Amino acid sequence: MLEKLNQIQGAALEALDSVADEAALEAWRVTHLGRSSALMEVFSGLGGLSREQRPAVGQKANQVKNALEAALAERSGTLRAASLKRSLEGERLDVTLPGRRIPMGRLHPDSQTMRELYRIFGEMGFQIFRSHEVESDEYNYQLLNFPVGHPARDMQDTYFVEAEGRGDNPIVLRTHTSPGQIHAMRHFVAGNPENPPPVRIVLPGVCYRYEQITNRHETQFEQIEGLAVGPGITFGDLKGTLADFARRMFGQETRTRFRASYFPFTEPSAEFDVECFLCAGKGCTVCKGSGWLEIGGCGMVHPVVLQNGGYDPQRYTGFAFGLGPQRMTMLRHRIEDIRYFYQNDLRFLEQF
Ligand code: FA5
Repeated sequence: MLEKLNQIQGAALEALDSVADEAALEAWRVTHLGRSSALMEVFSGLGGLSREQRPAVGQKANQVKNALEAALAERSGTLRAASLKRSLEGERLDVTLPGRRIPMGRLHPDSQTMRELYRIFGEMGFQIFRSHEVESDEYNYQLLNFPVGHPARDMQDTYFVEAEGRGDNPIVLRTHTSPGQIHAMRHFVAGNPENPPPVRIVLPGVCYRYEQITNRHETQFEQIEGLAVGPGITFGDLKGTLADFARRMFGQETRTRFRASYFPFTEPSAEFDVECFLCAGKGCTVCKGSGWLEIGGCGMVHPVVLQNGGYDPQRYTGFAFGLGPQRMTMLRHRIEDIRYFYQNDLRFLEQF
């Protein structure tokens, strides 16, 4: 019996030499250590041996079992190491190769300027007020003192959304952010009609005009409106606010000037210019040699508009302004054509 155990061990170890993968190793385990293996038969036959034979055979059978299990563990380790080596060699990695660049998203230059404007006006105590892009003629024009047929309407060519059956009050795409002035004033008045609170808001958003598209004019563009209404507000407050804004936006040394102008909804009205920050007022191609850059329009809120907003013009005055953020971005970065803003060309967008 002891001889038989030696043979079992020898045959099993010999078979193990030719095991080349994990599946074959499992088959080997079943054949040589499994329940119906020759070795296990010896274990089951122990009970039938004589008392003298049993300890020696039992001991030897255990030795064989331990030897086979140890050989199995060792073989399994070698096979696993070999398979790991194979897979590592298959996926060889050249650590000297430069990495792949991960394209980073960034804010559109329009969004960057708008966020800066919100920050600056926020620090100056203005709230952000949002209004509609689709308006009625009444809000876009009539309540702002452009009566039906008024020639000043020609300053802003309009896109009509719905005209049929609406008489003098067609639905239009807003041509400027100024109709938001009426919405804002009415909103604040609604809180306390007897004693409406002061208004100090900026009103950002997209406007639409049926324009000839040029390097400085788009049919869709941004504006930011400002409105302050309260007792005793003067043109001096308007000048101070815009001059302070220009210094915060373009630098502490920036000079500003106001030129008389006309808007139906402000009286008096002005164009607001900042000293060209590219040539420090000396004159360059961007400011067309004048040393000044036009940033937007402004003025004191017309009494008719105050009244339409629900504020008594005997008790309240106000100022308003409307600036072109894209023009500011263009000036700052010397962008020559406004059409780049909406072309989604990464070669342009990646520069900001
Ligand atoms: C207005 O739209 C007035 N509502 C501004 C205003 C508000 C005056 C409050 C007084 C009180 P204007 O049409 O000039 O004004 O437009 C103001 C700014 O919007 C311009 O200076 C310019 O920066 C920008 N803008 C106007 N039209 C276009 C356009 N087609 N493309 C790009 N920007 C434009």
